[in-house]
Amino acid sequence: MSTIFKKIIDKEIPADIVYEDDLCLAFRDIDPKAPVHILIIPKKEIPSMAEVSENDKELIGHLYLVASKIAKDEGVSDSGYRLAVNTNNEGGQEVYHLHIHLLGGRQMTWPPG
Ligand code: DGP
Repeated sequence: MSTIFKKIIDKEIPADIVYEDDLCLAFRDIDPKAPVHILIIPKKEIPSMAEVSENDKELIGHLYLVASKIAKDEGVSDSGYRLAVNTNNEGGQEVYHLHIHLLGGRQMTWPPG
């Protein structure tokens, strides 16, 4: 089932897009939890990490490489940042289209809530 992120991919609703290529899209979170809060999503509709398959190996790697590049572009690579993939209910996932949260620009705490 498609989510709001599919509409962002299809440019049916606006988003503050910071990166796009054939495989993925990255845009600023609508409700930022840090000065830098960007979502990196595959264009392929994968609901969550619980649904990834062997076929998605390169795609998942690509998403993380893009996240690393965006962190540099956003100026948080040296200071540090967090990549998080909330998965299913107890993981705190709300939108069931796989996404990596890139959070930076402030001190992160551990453990996360
Ligand atoms: P998660 O809980 O991991 O599923 O996070 C979903 C994130 O998506 C949440 O931080 C808010 C963000 N979000 C939800 N709807 C929209 C939207 O329409 N636009 C943007 N830019 N972000 C959204």
